Parts: sequence; C-alpha cells; structure tokens
Amino acid sequence: MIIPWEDRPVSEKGVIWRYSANPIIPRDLLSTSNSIFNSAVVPFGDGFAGVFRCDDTNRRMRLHAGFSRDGIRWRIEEDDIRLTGADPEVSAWVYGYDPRVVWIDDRYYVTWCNGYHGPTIGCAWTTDFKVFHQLENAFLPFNRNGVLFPRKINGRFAMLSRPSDNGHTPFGDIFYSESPDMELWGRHRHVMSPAKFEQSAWQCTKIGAGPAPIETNEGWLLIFHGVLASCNGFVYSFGSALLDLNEPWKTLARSGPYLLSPQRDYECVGDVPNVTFPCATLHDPDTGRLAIYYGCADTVTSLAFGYVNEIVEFTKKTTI
Ligand code: BMA
Repeated sequence: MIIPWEDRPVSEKGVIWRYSANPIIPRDLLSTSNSIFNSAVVPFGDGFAGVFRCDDTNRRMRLHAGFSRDGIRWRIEEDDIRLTGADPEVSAWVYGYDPRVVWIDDRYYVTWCNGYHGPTIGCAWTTDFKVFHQLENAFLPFNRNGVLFPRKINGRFAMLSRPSDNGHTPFGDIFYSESPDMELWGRHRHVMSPAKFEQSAWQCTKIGAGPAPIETNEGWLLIFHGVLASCNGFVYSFGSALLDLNEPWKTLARSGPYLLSPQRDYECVGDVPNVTFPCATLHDPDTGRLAIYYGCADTVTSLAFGYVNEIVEFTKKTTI
C-alpha cells in the first residue's frame, strides 16, 4: 500500500503540512453535490475506499461510497449509500454526516452522525463498500463524533463520542464507551473537556474526536478538533492527544498549540467559513508517514501530511 505523500516543504515550520494540490475533492464532483467534506477513507483491495459526506443540491446530508487507486483521485458513487438490515424503527433515513471508517477483525465498521429524533451515532458494517449492514444506533440522542478504536480494547469494542445538543452545540467533552457486541454500549468514561481559554483558546469551546486513534508505543495518538467561539462564529482547528493504551479515557498528553487551523482560502471561505475538520488518516507504519484527510469550510476535502513520531513528540512537548 502506498499512501498519498508529499515531502515537507523546506519553508514549512509546522509539524504537519498541507498537500500542495489541495483541495483534492471539489464540491461539485457529483452531478448533485453541493459540497463533499468531513469524509473517511481506508485501505481497500489494492487501493482505497471511503465513505463521503456529500450534501446534495437540496442541501440534504447524505453518505456516498467512493474508490481510489492512489488516495488522491476519487470516484464517488452518484447514488447515496442505502443501509440494509436494521429494525425499521432505526433504519428510516433522516440525515447522516461526518462518517468515520475502521477495519476491526474481519470487516469495516462505519460510524456517523445519524438523524434519529436529533443527532446520534449511527453504526453499520461492510466488507465491499457496496452493501452496508446497519446496526443499532450506539447512543441516545444527542451525540456526535462517534469514533471507534481500530481494535477491541480489553476484549470489547471501544468508541469515543461527544454528547451534544440538537443544534450548533456551544459545549462538548469527549467520552469513552465500550461494547461487547457493537450493540449495547456502556461503562462510559470521561476523556477530555475543552481547554481553558487562557491556556489554549482554539479548543476552549468544544472538542470532538477526529480520525480513528492510531496505536503507538507511547499510547493512542488521537487527532481531535477543537472550537473557538469568535465574534464572527465558530473556528474549527485540530490538535493531538495521547491516550493510555489500556485505559484510553486517561489522557497522557494533549497539545496546547494546534496542528492545523483554517488559514488557506479553501479553509476560510465556503459554506461554513473557518473550518478544518479531520475524519480519517492513512498510516504507513514502515515509514511513519501519516496522511490526514480533513474537510475544509464544510465545502471541500483536503490532505495534510506528517510523521507519527513527530506528532507524538509535539504532543508531549507542548502538553497542557
Ligand atoms: C459541526 C458539524 C460538522 C461541521 C461543523 C462546522 O457541528 O456539523 O459537520 O463541519 O459543525 O459547521
């Protein structure tokens, strides 16, 4: 597997750097898409597959499957994903957004923010990105940013999530929950609250898990988004944390500075200005390379690159 990559530009001062050809997915890739962003990709076959947030020109929030040989040029299905197999009470589609995808044991699991009397965490699995088997919603409404760990922990599925309200939530802590079967979730533990304004303002209003955590020998590397409430609205940046490998509700380190914040035109201008929102990474353990997929201004999808060990060091060095 060769993940997307571009070497760090000589002039780059940051821990991570943007792909020079961002954004990689234009808003109108589909005949009916208003915007394609906050989307998840994974290795699949001899290339990559993904679940994409495509808001259509009715401005309905839909999920679409997509495929790519190189992780950069994507073919996204014109038809949205139709989920199968769930209790009709759960399967009635209202809306879905901000998907995450992980491979656990023998299949890909998809989690997303699912409309069910308000936002909650929808779950499904697939092996081929054609048929998606829907499971029960993980939690009661209202909840967002449900992110599975990429393996069972202490024998159970493990998920981060962010209880919310029914609107543009002005608060938000990250919690940990576990499940023996991907249906019944419990043993909820608090992970992280927003930071103090005077300590790290980009993450002082609310925070939420981003891509699936990455296992390192220093702990789970979690890339998470944080929100600053400015006089001009929310600003979404992202940073990093290290969680304990066996008890991931214990935070070992958490970056004070952000890794990336909205600064380029395509991050600052769009349907929702000033949003960088990561939902997936591709990791090459042999080289330590990491490709981060993030939504920009709720409009397009971009890539950033870094090295896992450098992000881990940065997290420890700048911890608050
Ligand atoms: C959050 C989610 C994200 C979105 C962000 C900024 O509440 O809806 O999908 O990127 O707001 O609008």
